[in-house]
Amino acid sequence: EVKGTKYGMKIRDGICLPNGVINLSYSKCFSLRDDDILISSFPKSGTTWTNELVWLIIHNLDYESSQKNVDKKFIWLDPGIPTKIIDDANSPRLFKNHLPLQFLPNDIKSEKIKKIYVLRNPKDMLVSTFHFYKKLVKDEFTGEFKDLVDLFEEGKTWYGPWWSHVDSFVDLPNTFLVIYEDLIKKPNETIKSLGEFLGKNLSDAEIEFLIESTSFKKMKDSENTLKNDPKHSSIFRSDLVFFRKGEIGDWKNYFDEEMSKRIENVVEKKLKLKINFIYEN
Ligand code: PPS
Repeated sequence: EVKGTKYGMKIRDGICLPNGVINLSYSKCFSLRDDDILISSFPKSGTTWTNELVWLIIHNLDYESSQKNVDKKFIWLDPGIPTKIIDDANSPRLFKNHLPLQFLPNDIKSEKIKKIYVLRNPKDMLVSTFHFYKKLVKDEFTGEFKDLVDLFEEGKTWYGPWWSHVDSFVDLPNTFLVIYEDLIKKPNETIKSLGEFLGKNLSDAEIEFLIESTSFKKMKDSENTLKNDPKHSSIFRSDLVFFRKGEIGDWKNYFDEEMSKRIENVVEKKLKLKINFIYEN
């Protein structure tokens, strides 16, 4: 157990994992297919938004179907899914995970399999994480924001260290990097490139449709559906807000200069990928 934390974090194989992530033996034990698509991210980086975009692009912008079976669109690897369920799923299978690379099947490194990694300014990611940890049922985080900054620096937030997570995924072949800030600041260009990566030449009208149908406001409408999932109610309190603010720069309301510098310094020191651009608003 991680000392000083009041939420359920355990160090296993050098990685901080939430209590719910217990069946790690499953996560490696299946074969990937060449047409699988994997979306990986550090929590609170824009996963849900990216998933929605990818699902719509793959399914020819079928918005109506996307609103049904909200939870069945992706296979979430983290809780440990029995291999048979994964093997029986129809192609193209869409996977999502926050699990670090070493817990995933080795053939993720294959050039043939498409991977998408979602990245967000770690400062905004931490603010989002802070609100999230506060709503955990069993393991509520009772610390202050600066305590979470300490944990980040020590690499001890869920699935951390963050820098190892980022570097390991962005280095994989056939990987598209979705940057949260790009989705907000230049959605047309970013979605066009994402479409190209997925083999689709999206028209301007289709891109506009995607922007509109995955807007923060639209996606927030699915908040209750997500929260009513019985799987979630044992983990999160009902006042958790999945779609909280959806903005760039909320970190300025939480970080003082010293905390901000600490994040920048540790990222500069430990992350191989150069991401200074991400701090600009
Ligand atoms: S999770 O639980 O790890 O899957 O969370 P994740 O989806 O990665 O990140 C949650 C944050 O993404 C914001 N979000 C969006 N922002 C803009 N537009 C859209 N459509 C959108 N959907 C989700 C969400 O509000 C969380 O960020 P914060 O800063 O907390 O608002």
